[in-house]
Amino acid sequence: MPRYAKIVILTGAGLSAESGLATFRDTGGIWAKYDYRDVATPDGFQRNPNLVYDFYNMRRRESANAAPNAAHEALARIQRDYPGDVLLVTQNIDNLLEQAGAEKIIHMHGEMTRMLCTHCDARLPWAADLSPDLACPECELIGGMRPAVVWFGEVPYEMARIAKALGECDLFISIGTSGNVYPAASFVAAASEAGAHTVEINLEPSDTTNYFAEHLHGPATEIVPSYIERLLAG
Ligand code: BJW
Repeated sequence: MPRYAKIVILTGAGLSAESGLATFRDTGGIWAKYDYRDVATPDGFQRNPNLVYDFYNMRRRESANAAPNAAHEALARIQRDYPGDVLLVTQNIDNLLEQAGAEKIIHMHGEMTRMLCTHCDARLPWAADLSPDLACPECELIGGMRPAVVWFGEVPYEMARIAKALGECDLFISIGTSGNVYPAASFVAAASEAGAHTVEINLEPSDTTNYFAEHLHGPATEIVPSYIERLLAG
């Protein structure tokens, strides 16, 4: 029997920082260059769709040039080799966990390699730039194609599945997230209430650090592989 039967691992932008993808709230991060109200809200998209298309087209290209780091690799490894259940819940819209070989992943804030049609709700793989003149491959209507990502005021994906997993897990690990954005910031409290041991792995204490039982502060590429090694050793 493994020490923990069901593990939920929440990840955020800090996981991909050492792959060269900017975080949001660190000094010089994405929100230092863009106002979130312009690029990460439905209102912003309605006001200036071209700015939002440019923002995500740029990030999609940056992400296509990025490679998984040692922390992504370690998370793929625990999913492959751990004798219990390991669910990865990521706020990241890149696909570096998939590139590292991880399989059971919930992208609660969507994926930048998918489009969402506002006419017919189709959510389909889309690797190229998005623009207002494209026709939806499903309904063929023009002008409704947007990035399949979750903006402020929208409901994250697969919340029922996440809530069930949090209620059943006995270990909850949070990696590289500031704990600034809900509902992800409330997951530690839910897991804790369900009786799980809770571990924060982050460069610095997050906004929700007081909810965690164990804290490991430092770069993800150093802390995550060694922590996963310990878990696998039993
Ligand atoms: C490292 C590192 C290294 C750096 N190693 N670590 C008032 C109270 C409560 C809630 C609300 C409120 N007012 C409004 C709300 C709701 C709102 C919200 O939370 N607002 C807050 C700002 C207060 N939330 C929503 O609207 C969400 N929807 C919602 O609540 O729906 C209602 C509902 C929920 C559930 C059921 C039913 C109904 C939607 C949130 C959507 C967030 N979208 C974004 C952008 C889209 C995706 C994209 O473009 O990429 O998602 S915002 C942005 O923040 C992005 C991220 O996924 C998200 C989280 O950021 P993350 O990952 O934590 O990054 P950072 O930069 O903040 O932190 C990085 C951390 O890494 C730092 O701590 C560093 O130290 C660390 N780090 N390098 C390890 N090498």
